[in-house]
Amino acid sequence: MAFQGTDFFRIDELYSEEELMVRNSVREFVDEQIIPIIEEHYMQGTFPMELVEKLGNLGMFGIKTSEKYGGAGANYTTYGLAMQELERGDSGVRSFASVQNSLVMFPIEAYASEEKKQEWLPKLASGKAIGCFGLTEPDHGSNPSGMLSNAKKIDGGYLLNGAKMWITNGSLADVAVVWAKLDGRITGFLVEKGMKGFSAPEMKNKHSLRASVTSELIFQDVEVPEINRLNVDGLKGPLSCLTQARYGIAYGAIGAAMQVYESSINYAKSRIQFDKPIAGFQLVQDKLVHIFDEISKAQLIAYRVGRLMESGNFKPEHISFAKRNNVKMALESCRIAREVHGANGILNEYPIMRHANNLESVYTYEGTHDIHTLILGQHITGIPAFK
Ligand code: TGC
Ligand code: FAD
Repeated sequence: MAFQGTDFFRIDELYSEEELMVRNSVREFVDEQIIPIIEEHYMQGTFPMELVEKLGNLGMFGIKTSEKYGGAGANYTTYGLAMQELERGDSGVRSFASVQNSLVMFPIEAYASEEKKQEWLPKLASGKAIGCFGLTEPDHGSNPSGMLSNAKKIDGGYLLNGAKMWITNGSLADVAVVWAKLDGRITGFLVEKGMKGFSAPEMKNKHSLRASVTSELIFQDVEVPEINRLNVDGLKGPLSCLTQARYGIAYGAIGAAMQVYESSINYAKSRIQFDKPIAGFQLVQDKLVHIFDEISKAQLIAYRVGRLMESGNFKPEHISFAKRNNVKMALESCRIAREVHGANGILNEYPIMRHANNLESVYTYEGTHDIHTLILGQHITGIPAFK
């Protein structure tokens, strides 16, 4: 069972028995099934496909999806805690689950035709099918409203053209949730593996999220049937999905920080320099206290945002606050943890550099740190500073 030294404010007392039960079972799964294999996959640059069915059996896909479509129908807090534990293992595995839950199953349940819900959601929930989410394009990252991918109405459906980039799970996906412009307005389509003109080449040579598949999506005159169109109009379609996923990341980042904190405490207590454990030096304690302090604050933020979401009283700005703060906190914690581990901190015997490198992507995807600053800046001043 994982290190228990990161519940200083006894937040566990605020969680229900059911929420803690799920958290603890995912924690155990991560300790037994992910941590022992993940460094090897990271070094090889492979996603651990052997985990997909197991994660499905554990109920890690469709956590919030209604039970009638094979989901668990659980609340936001349960989802957040599951993401925290998965990211304690690796951000790539958490990314896989974030995409499947928030960026694929959420929009299918919210916006797809009943026929497509019944076709895809049970398979996605069990891990028998994999999904991906295509919003970002080579020339449109932070500003997706400028996207060039486009659809034209044809008899019985749409003709889709364009390209997406940086798509998690792209080459693995059986179904892609793709955002494109139709008559100048953004809308969504379900593009299925094997549709003529659709390809998803994998992007290689990443230094970050190496245990995760990242791909391009290419659409050349892909005929998408009418029934595959999502019933949503405008940028609020993809942004509503990002709201779900960004919330999960705010919890997830805490998991990565917990893992490097645990490693730092253990290392500092056992590493002897100048005849005593380095944990006994004031400067080292300052570093350990900093990580501990920041994790404790991040936990309170994530907890509160989850409960606001459950009561329906949240604003997207709450989620920007949590994603922005918690990911920065986790990235800084890795940097400090690496210092505490000295030279050993760069070895893959310790989880530090893997988490640090992963979090560079997490800092940038789902809205960069700066984009969330601007969302909050607009919230407090009333003045948009995006352009
Ligand atoms: P703006 O005019 O502000 O808004 C357009 C419409 O959207 C509505 N809206 C939202 N709706 C739901 N949820 C939210 N969070 C929303 N925020 C805004 C808004 O009310 C408006 O509705 P309507 O009815 O008036 O049309 O749009 P803008 O073009 O000015 O853009 C604002 C900005 C810059 C904040 C937005 O474009 C943005 O968030 N950019 C960042 C892009 C981003 O996050 N991309 C992520 C790609 S997916 C990804 O990274 C997955 S990683 C997966 C993994 O591996 O885990
Ligand atoms: P840009 O938008 O070009 O930004 C570059 C820099 O400029 C950033 O520092 C940014 O903050 C800054 N900047 C941009 N605009 C402003 C402004 N107005 N004011 C101040 N600063 C600004 N996308 C998907 O659609 N689906 C996925 O599954 C997915 N998975 C990903 C997986 C990985 C590993 C990575 C790295 C990315 C993934 N993304 C995905 C893409 C991700 O969402 C984008 O990288 C992100 O939105 C930023 O876009 P960009 O990289 O084009 O950076």
